[in-house]
Amino acid sequence: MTARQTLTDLAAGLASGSITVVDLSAPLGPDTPVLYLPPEIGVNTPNVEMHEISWYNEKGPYWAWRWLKLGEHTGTHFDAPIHWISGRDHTSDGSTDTIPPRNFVGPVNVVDCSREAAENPDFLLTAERVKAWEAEHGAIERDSWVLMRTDWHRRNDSAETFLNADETGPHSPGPSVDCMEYLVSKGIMGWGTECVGTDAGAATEMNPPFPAHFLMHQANRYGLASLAHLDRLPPKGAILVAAPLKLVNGTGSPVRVLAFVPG
Ligand code: 23J
Ligand code: MN
Repeated sequence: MTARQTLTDLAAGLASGSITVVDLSAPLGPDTPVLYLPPEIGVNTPNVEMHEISWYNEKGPYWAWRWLKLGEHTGTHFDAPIHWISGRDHTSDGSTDTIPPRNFVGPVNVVDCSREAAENPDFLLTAERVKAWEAEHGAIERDSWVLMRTDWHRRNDSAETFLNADETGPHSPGPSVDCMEYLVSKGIMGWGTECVGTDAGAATEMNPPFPAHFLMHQANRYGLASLAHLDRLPPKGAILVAAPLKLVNGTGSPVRVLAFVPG
């Protein structure tokens, strides 16, 4: 089939509804939960602020507009390779303004961990479990996305339930070190989760610490955090679109993540 025919078929599928567009993004506003680093770090990313410039009034009679205070790593967002020390040298093609746009589109694999995460908020996805998923659903391809479904987005309405921290630290699911080593060895485009960051709450104690960040970004690959509605995706067969803002030297960006899903 020609590429032209493929795009014609895509347009027809969208028009007929046999291909749907699913929104995998959470609402972005002052109530969006943001990452909270421990006090010994000293600094944190701010909550979202939305400031009115005018709203069809004396400040601007015909128009409404606002300005924003917004961290790069806020809400549903994209992690660029230069976000992490292991990816710091990927300046020519690893910041939000230099990543090749071809990499913003790719096939997506969804590993359903919703049952395990409901039972154990510290659940870690292992390489062994990913291989069992592949035996059932098919091999994870080079340049594809791998997303961990936990239904954690249902907690996104409050920082307390979303971060799920107690005196021992945050408790949220994520990948093990061997999981990230395996996925990097497969050459995946990126790794995404429904939690505040791409790593588990307990990732500080791992070796290396924050393996999703450390290993993916070392490999010049990407992350997606605070995804929503992964329950609306099939395990395989959808196409994901996640294009960060073209921020100069951007380490990440809030992003509208979409998926093209067959009937
Ligand atoms: C900064 C420091 C630690 C972490 C993060 C950011 C993220 O999770 C992020 O949003 O990339 S763990
Ligand atoms: Mn991030």
